[in-house]
Amino acid sequence: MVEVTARPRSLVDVPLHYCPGCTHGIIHRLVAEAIDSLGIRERTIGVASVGCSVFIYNYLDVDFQQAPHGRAPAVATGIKRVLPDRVVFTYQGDGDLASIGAAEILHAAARGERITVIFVNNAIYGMTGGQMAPTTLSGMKTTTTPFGREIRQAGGALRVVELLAGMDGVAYAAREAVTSPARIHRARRAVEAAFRAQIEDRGLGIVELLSTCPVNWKLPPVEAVAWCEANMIPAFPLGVLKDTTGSGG
Ligand SMILES: Cc1ncc(C[n+]2csc(CCOP(=O)(O)OP(=O)(O)O)c2C)c(N)n1
Ligand code: SF4
Repeated sequence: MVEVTARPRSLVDVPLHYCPGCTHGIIHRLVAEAIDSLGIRERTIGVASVGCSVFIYNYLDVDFQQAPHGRAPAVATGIKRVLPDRVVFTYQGDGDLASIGAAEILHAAARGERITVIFVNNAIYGMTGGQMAPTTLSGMKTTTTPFGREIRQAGGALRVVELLAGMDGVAYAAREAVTSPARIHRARRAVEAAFRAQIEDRGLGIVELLSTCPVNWKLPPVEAVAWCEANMIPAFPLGVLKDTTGSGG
């Protein structure tokens, strides 16, 4: 029998704890595939943040440090500066990165830290019960915006990669979604390119991945994917915003 889709070596063979239909698991796999294909497993260090995805350290077979509440880019900076031959990445949700951790990611990007940032945007705080995040869409109902996010009161959704792509220290910035096989394929290329920006010592690499949270969106998994396609992609346009190799990712 020919094996067409083998489990990536860097992905541990244990059941995932995520809710049915949550796409954090797909993104874990993409990170594992990038680590395998770049041949960096023995020298990669992940920094897990907070939220549903914090348990990524149970699923990837690489060293990990946890730095909750937005501090992952600062801790990753420290690790990379002490151990410059390692490949260091953070894995952060939108609540973690764009809210309490906004200063850390902005300044790591401004400094051009040689780290890779995997930024999972599900437009909501997942683990703590579905509160509004900086990425919550206009009009979107959450536990803290029960009548829908109102721009006049709460501002508009933060477009993180657009913000970071304008900074000199950022070598690669892209946004993709994991809502279909074709999109997942593009996301895989973006994750790998964000790692390459670090390996080639060009600067900070960030990939924002549009993800689902069926439980807090109160939608069945298939409808959650459709909701992401219909509502999130128009608000957060996909594509490579910056690539200092000029290869288009
Ligand atoms: C009441 C309360 N406030 C704040 C926290 C800290 N905290 C843990 S998870 C989390 C939200 C994480 O959301 P996000 O980063 O979007 O990740 P997701 O869970 O959606 O993957 C926060 C703020 C907490 N545990 N409890
Ligand atoms: S609460 Fe949302 S983000 Fe967290 S595991 Fe469930 S579906 Fe995924």
